[in-house]
Amino acid sequence: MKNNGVVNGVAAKPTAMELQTLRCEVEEIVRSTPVIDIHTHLFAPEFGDMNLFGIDELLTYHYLVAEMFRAARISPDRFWRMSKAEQAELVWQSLFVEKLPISEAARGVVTVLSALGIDSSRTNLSEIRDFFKTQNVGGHIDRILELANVGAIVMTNDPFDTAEMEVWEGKPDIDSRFHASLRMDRLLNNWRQTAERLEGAGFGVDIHMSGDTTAEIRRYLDMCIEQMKPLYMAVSLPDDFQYPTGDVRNRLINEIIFPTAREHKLPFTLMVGVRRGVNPALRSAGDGVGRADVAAVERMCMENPDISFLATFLSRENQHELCVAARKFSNLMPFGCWWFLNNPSIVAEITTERLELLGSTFIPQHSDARVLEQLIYKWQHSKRVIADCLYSSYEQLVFAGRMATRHEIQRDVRKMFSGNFHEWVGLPAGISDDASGFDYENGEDVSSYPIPSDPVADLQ
Ligand code: FIX
Ligand code: ZN
Repeated sequence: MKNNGVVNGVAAKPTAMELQTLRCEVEEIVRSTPVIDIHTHLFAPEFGDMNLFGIDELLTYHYLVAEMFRAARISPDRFWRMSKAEQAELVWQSLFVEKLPISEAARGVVTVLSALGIDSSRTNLSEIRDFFKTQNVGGHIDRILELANVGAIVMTNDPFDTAEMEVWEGKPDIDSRFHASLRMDRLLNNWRQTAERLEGAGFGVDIHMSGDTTAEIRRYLDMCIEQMKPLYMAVSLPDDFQYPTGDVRNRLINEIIFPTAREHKLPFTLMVGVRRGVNPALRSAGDGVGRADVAAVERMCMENPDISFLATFLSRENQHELCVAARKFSNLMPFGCWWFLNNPSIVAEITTERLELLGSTFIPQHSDARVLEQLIYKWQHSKRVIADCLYSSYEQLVFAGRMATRHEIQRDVRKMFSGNFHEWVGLPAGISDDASGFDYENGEDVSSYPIPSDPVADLQ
């Protein structure tokens, strides 16, 4: 493997030992690189009961509830009349006791319990509950973030949620590892109710968007941005989303979201392809997926070159088009393998496709965790697959005649797990342009630390 693997102009064949070393190195680097989890539904401890953790929350995760309805013959009505503890018991019985937990979400609980030293095949639910009851919240959060190797978390913050806004209004001193994002679903997908709510709160807003409506919504959002300091604005959109059109959602995007994005330098995150309430009886477990039109996002990127977009699509069928769109628009950052795509086989396919079409210029995963401990399994499972895909890319590179050094691999991995996001949300100009302290000129790691424990802290 001398001269970068090239001997007399011909790529030298790497030895099995060299490839094995490369594989171990990639796996170790991926495992040990902290991530910024750019989209979760977790809340900092200052949000009290909204900060979900523990076995009953894990078992009543809507992914598992959907699977339980297939395994246990129970009507949705009856299930929703049960207490949370009873629901958790039914999920445990039907998915973990009467069957092997082989689905991704069920295996996730096994991974979490194992990481916490609990053998799920020998421990009953009440013993597991006892373990969680004895944990102190602060210490438990530290331990979970450490086990998951998550340095920073982006929450999903709804400026139109009364309970959440009450917490923000108290000006909480939020755990510095947790960062806000401003969720625009109620504004863009539920305009009528949101207009009424704002009107009720004293803002001069009307559903026809006449008069001062735009200025008044901007005024409200400016206040929220001042309070929450979000890293981006976000919305989930249905599979039939189109842009541009004359509908109210498009007007709100053009007249409110884009000007706000410009003024506050906030990226706009698009999560496209969800069909809400396909089976409403299943409540939060009843949403589905549909193939969306990637060209709608392309048109947004084209018309707004000064705005940065993050995008994820829920349908597997949209993934290749998203990669191609990102090749055309450098203001578009593909991210994550969202929800029904977060399964090893599909993560492998999407990540490989992205590496082949985009190199390291994308964000491979987010957890979408709703319950704290899910960070462990979501990241452990995804990282295993991402390491595999990355190794294949480097192996092919070796066969093409270019060995990847440890520093170069670290640089790629850091970019994908934190640097790309860092750059997207606007890292202030400084000595090091990514979170890693990597000196691109000399290929040397110039930082005395591998990566800050809170990789977005210097944004605040
Ligand atoms: O819209 C979203 O952010 C989705 O991720 C959620 O609504 C969904 O329920 C979820 O938890 C998926 O993982
Ligand atoms: Zn989500």
